[in-house]
Amino acid sequence: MPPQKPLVIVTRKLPDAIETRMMELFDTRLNLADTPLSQAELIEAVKQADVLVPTVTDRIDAGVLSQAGPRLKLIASFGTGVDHIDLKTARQRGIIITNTPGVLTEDTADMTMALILAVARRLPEGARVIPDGEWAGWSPTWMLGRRITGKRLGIVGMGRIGQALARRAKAFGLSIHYHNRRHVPPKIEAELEATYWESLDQMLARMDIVSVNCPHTPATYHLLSARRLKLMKPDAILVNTARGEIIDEGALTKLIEAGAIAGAGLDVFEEEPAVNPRLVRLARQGKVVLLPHMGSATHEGRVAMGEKVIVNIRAFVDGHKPPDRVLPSML
Ligand code: 8YV
Repeated sequence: MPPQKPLVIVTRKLPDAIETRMMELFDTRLNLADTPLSQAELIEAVKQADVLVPTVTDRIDAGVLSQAGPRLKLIASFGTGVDHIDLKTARQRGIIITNTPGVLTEDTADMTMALILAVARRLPEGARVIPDGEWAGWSPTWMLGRRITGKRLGIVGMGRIGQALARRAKAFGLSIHYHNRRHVPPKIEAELEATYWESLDQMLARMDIVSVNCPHTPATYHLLSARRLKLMKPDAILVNTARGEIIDEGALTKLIEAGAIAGAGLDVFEEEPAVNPRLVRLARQGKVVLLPHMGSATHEGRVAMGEKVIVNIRAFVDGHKPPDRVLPSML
């Protein structure tokens, strides 16, 4: 008899090539309908699976994990952020958690740069004019945005994505500033000509553009609080492609409404997929650009994420340490 394959339950539709490979390698249960699982369905899944493959849309909280069956030994998440998983409970239950770092860095940095340009140069507003039949012709004082060359960009979180953004931004003539738990290596700081700010407050008060690129953890929840957002310059813009929870979204909305912050580009929100209707109104007024969590949404990126998930599961099944372990921590 061939050895029994592990039961791998995948919560969302993944790229075809990934699903096919998973079917070949494991006893895989797919979600072809792509409807997010309810909490009850998630509980059912963790009761049965050897390996769960969730995404950011699944809330793997203590309630779900406390019902996990004895077979569940690995959660191989499809994505880099793991804030949708209760890591404390997973650790207590000895469940290994893996993610897919590295393969969505460049795509997310591209999208961050695109949002900076979209807000500063009013791209969504301009792109609506011709399809809406509202173009009366060129005018010297119409549709003016803000130049980004020569401005200061403050990056909150200088990990892989922060650094990839810095490289792009430098090529656009922005000067690079960053706040991080620690300095990046001197070689990288020199390459980027980056200025380190130990004090986030001081950096925020001086930047023309601020980009959030740190993970969401208990320590970064509302890192950009109402108090900190008020430190920003009135002509500054804020961009977030990390996680909605890092910014006090209600406070940001009020400050933009009041003209105390010029605008924002947001790809992530506190209560996804729900978006504060006041932010939606600001988008209609052209003051903010809102994207539906598209930072890593490329065909290539999603296949690479799936391949990482497969590598992690295979390593685990073969009795090795999966390479992208978040838990137990690799530190
Ligand atoms: C992914 C992301 O699309 O990887 C992440 O942390 O935010 C996204 O780019 C999503 O998480 C997939 O689960």
